[in-house]
This record gives sequence, C-alpha cells and structure tokens, in this order.
Amino acid sequence: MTGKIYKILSNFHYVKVDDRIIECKAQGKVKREIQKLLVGDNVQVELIDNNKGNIIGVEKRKNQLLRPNVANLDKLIITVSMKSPDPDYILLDKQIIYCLFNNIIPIICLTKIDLIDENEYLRIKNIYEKIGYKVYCVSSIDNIGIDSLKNELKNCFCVFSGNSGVGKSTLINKVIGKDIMNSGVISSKNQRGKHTTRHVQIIENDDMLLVDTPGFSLFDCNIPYKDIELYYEEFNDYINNCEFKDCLHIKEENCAVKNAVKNGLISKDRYERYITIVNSMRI
Ligand SMILES: Nc1nc2c(ncn2[C@@H]2O[C@H](COP(=O)(O)OP(=O)(O)OP(=O)(O)O)[C@@H](O)[C@H]2O)c(=O)[nH]1
Ligand SMILES: [Mg+2]
Ligand SMILES: [Zn+2]
Repeated sequence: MTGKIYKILSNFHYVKVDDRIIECKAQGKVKREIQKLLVGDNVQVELIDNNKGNIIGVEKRKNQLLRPNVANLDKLIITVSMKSPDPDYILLDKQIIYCLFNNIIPIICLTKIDLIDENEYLRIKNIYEKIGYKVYCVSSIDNIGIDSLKNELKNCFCVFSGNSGVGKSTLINKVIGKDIMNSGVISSKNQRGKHTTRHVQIIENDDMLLVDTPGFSLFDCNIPYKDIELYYEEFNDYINNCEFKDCLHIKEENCAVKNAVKNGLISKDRYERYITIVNSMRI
C-alpha cells in the first residue's frame, strides 16, 4: 500500500493510506537508504494490524524544503502582510527564486489588506501579475478573498511561508473554517508570548493539504549569483540583447535589461531588489 506522511513524532510516522491514518515505524533498510523521512514523503507501507504498519519504501522526492522540513510540495503560498508587519518584498522575491529553482509553483498572498489603501495592494498585485504569478489579496478579519484562495489550494499540497505575524495561521483557520492552528493570541506558551507550531503537520480539509509554518522560513539555495537572472522571468526577453555575454545587468554599459527598466518594461522595484539580492550573494 502507498500513502503520504502527514506527521512525524519521534520514531512514529503517521501515514495517510486511503482514508486512514496508520502509525508506522520505518524499516532499517529505509532508514539506511534515506537518512530522514519527511512530512510529505510518499511511502510504501506494510500493515501490521488495522492502524499500525511499517514503512518499507520511499518514492523519490520531487523537491524538499529545509525549514520546515517538508517534501514534495506543489505550491508555496508566499504570505506577505501589507501592514503590521510591513511587507518584506526582498524576502518575497527570494522565495520566488527559491520556488522556481526547486520546481515549486509560487503563489503570492497579500494579507491584512483591511489595513491599507486599495491602491497600494493593487499596485503590488499588478507588478507580480504582469510577470505571470498568481496574486491573492486577502483579509482574514474582513473575510475578503478567502474563497478564491481556497480554489487555488484545492487538490494540491501547499505550504504557507512568510515572516512571523503576517497572518498565516489565521488564514489557514479561515480557509479550513475551523480553528485548527493556533494564531497570534498572546498566551504563556513560549517566551515570545505567542503560540508557535512545534512540529510540521499536514492539515487536510476539502481536498486541500496544507502546512502552516512557524514564522520565518529559511531559503538557502545554492544558486550561483550569476544564475539569479534566470529566475527573473521578466528579464527573459532582454538578457540575450545585452552587449556583454555574461552581463549581470548591474554596472555594465549597453545592457538591455537596464534599458527595459528605464523604459518602464520591467518593474524598477523588482530590478532594484534584484541588485540587492545578487550583491548579497557575491560576498
Ligand atoms: N487586521 C488584520 N489582522 C490580521 C489579519 N490576519 C491576521 N491578523 C492578526 O495578525 C496577528 C498574527 O496572526 P497569525 O495568524 O498568528 O500570524 P502567523 O503568520 O501565523 O505568525 P507566526 O505563527 O508567528 O509565524 C494576529 O493578531 C491576527 O489577529 C487580517 O487579515 N487583518
Ligand atoms: Mg502561526
Ligand atoms: Zn544586461
């Protein structure tokens, strides 16, 4: 039988097989083959009884996140709040690069739109939609945009990422229609005075498989800085027209990308963040 790992607690792997959750231990052979099983792994299970089993094999992963440790995701829901905390667009752009590098579909979700002027979030939405990304503008408080986001999440495995406090847990609760995730209510649970998710777990509802992440996720990837341009889809039409073959589009003369920025064909904001990201990777 095959199934997906939904939750891991020490040596126990909770695998969804058909409509049941089976508590499994990994066979020695599997442990040697793959050092660490992850939530999201698709595994072969041999049943011991009705609700216990052994994991006897693992499918090859299509991708893997480092923090949280999750495998095989289809979409990363990059959550950015428009206010409190202020939007971090460098983090957004880095996460898009990371997704494209790892074969994950990036979905942008602008949250807390009840706190700012419509023009401001529509401006951001425009920039990213023009490049070809899907952007959802939501407010969990005013119930805006939840249904269309829900459609995006159906029939796929999605992880929510974004800085602490952007509203991920609140949004997941809204989408699911139940208070499953602890959201930022002050409590005595930890030193920061907030609830945080301690283990990674898949939440399933209505054909959606969702993972909440606690606060910031780390986006380490070994992309050489010279290749970053490849993950800026709006540069594609221009990079072959630069005078220098290895143009980084920063200081070079006769750069087609810089010209496109000057002519308003590429977003100046995105381009400036590109420079910041490339420069931060060169040191
Ligand atoms: N105004 C407004 N506040 C919101 C909205 N969504 C969430 N909040 C508030 O933002 C705070 C943080 O929300 P959380 O859902 O806990 O944020 P999180 O991203 O899960 O944070 P971490 O778990 O620390 O990563 C809470 O006080 C929420 O009530 C929204 O749409 N509008
Ligand atoms: Mg949370
Ligand atoms: Zn150039």
